Amino acid sequence: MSEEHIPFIFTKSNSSEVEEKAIALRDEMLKRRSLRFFSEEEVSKETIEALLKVASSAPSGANKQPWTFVAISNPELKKRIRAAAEKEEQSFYGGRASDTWLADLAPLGTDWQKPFLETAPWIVVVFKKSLDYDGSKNYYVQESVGIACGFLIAAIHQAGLVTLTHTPSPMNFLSEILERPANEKPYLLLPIGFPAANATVPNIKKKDASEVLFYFE
Ligand code: IYR
Repeated sequence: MSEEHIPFIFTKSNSSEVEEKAIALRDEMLKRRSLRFFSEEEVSKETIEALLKVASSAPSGANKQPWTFVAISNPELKKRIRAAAEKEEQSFYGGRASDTWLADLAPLGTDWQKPFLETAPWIVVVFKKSLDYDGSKNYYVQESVGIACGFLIAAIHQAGLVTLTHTPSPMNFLSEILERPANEKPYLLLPIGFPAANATVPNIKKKDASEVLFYFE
């Protein structure tokens, strides 16, 4: 990799354009919801590849890009992933989760059943690499992969699709089913597609700015 710096190509907007864009982006991103009910309508491979290029463009510790994305549309594989995920979820909801955790999940109306793992046209599984294939260490892996997933979730919404940040736990079954090397650990699973015609979402609210945002001016 070159240590030389090269000119940065930047198209400058004036400050009122910047403000307009920020506000339009806020209004659009506030419409994003995590979806659990997907339509079977297809999404092209080109679409998924474009979205994953956005994710893969995220900043990462020492530019190590410590992630791998596996995109699955194969129905047999989706079926196996659903069966394995539901097995873990059954033990989670059936006793492994604390009462407090289950009470916190109650407003979301979730349970062990994960039909979206079969109905969504694509499932993307994100893997993190704390060590690279040659055994060398990556940096800020948790942060880097989290940022890449944030890029992906925003890109999915901007493209007019929906997703869910799904974390079946434990997720080791994904390494086996998807035959990933030992240095890659499953990080997040995202079904991607269109919402079902009758899709619903939990009636929950984001915190107000006054609770999460503090200024020193
Ligand atoms: N993995 C389980 C439980 C779950 C946990 C959290 I934290 C959530 O925000 C939602 C669900 C499941 O997917 O149902």
